[in-house]
Amino acid sequence: MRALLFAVAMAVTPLAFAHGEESKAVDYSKAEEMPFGRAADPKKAKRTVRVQMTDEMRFHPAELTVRRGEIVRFVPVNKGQVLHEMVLGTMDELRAHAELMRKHPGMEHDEPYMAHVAPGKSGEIGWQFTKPGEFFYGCLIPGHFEAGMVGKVKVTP
Ligand SMILES: [Cu+2]
Repeated sequence: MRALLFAVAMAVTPLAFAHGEESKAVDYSKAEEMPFGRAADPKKAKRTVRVQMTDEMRFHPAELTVRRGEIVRFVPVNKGQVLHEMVLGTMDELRAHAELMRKHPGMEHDEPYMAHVAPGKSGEIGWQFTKPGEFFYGCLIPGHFEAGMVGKVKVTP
């Protein structure tokens, strides 16, 4: 089962990033282009966006606007008492991913477009928005996304 889930996760993104400290050693020039952009070195970001996560199942801010091509360093900060996640994606991908998480609550995986943040801690995601449009960030802990824990990123052309 574990191998199957891993295969599913890999099918979503062939480029898997390692956990923890090792993620800092990622070669961003090889980052795969996703429908909502690509992983980018957070050190190259001109803008840092702190996103608070709360047990009221909300992100603050819940909406932001970036320019196409802009690299954003997201710093999700967990203000609650339970684990939260920040996962970037299209609404379709987040919905499908949330469904997968409901079926397999113990599923563990890590990708450059997500951060798992323990209570009182913060995480980091470096992301370049390469396509204009509306994209989202959600918490895919079972029940959280469904309760409205989702935010929107508008990318202007
Ligand atoms: Cu959450």
